[in-house]
Amino acid sequence: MKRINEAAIALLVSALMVGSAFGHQGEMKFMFQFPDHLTPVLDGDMSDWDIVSDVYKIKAETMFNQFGAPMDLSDFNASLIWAYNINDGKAYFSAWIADDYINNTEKWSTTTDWDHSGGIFRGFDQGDDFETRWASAQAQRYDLAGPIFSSSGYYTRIIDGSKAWAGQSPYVEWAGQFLRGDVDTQEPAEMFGEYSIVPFDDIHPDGADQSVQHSWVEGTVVGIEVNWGDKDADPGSYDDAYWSGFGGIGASRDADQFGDYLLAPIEEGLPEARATGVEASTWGQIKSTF
Ligand SMILES: [Ca+2]
Ligand SMILES: [Ca+2]
Ligand SMILES: [Ca+2]
Ligand SMILES: [Ca+2]
Repeated sequence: MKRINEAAIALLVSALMVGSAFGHQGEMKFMFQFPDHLTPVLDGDMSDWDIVSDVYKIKAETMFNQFGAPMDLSDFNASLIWAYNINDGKAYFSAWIADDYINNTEKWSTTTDWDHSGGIFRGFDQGDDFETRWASAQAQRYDLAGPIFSSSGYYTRIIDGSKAWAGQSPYVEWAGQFLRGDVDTQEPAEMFGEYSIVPFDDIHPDGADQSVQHSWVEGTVVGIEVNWGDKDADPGSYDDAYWSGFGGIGASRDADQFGDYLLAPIEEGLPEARATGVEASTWGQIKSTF
């Protein structure tokens, strides 16, 4: 009995240590592993994400905001997936959103800490030189606006500016489309975006050669926070809410406030081939020869 108690306490202590040393907001989530032949094609078509089951999704029903505002799915609705592929080394993010008004100041803000080192990663208050080298270096803040062209002048970017190269192609790539409505119409709209990110453990201002890329290890935990600033133009309330997947306060500069994602193994029973237009036309050609 004593032995069991000691084991239980050891577990509890190790859980607390993980909690305090590395941060952990909300429930552990899972990053879907795409096998090589099923990595998503960045074309704005959602279908290559159909193989991802609900256990991997962050849905609006479980998101929350800094005001504790009640969820109204006609005001904001979303379904998010984070995924990865070991051989191409990329992180993949897809986001479906329905919003009663999508304007060009709205975007996904996501912060990443792939090696789970935690801690303050920007806004150090240690002078400009320090900030130039280290802001968004060992954890990162990305803004993903595409298919919207943000009023701030980008489809995707990384904050801070000294790391701008890492927030653009080929390090961040995207495709997306409006499924209903459009941007800045003040009417309900629905859109989809899919993005790939080359993950780094250290981003250097001078470029990729000076930087350290992250290598995925299945079964390890990475840190992520993601939120949509739903800034509808309601009279008297510019900022509706920042709908967050994890909701750690200060996550825009403190990686201890991110949530934990476990890098999942490849699911069993996935399709053996990609269902693409190319293959469909190949099949069409085969059929026409019968
Ligand atoms: Ca696609
Ligand atoms: Ca809204
Ligand atoms: Ca909105
Ligand atoms: Ca890190």
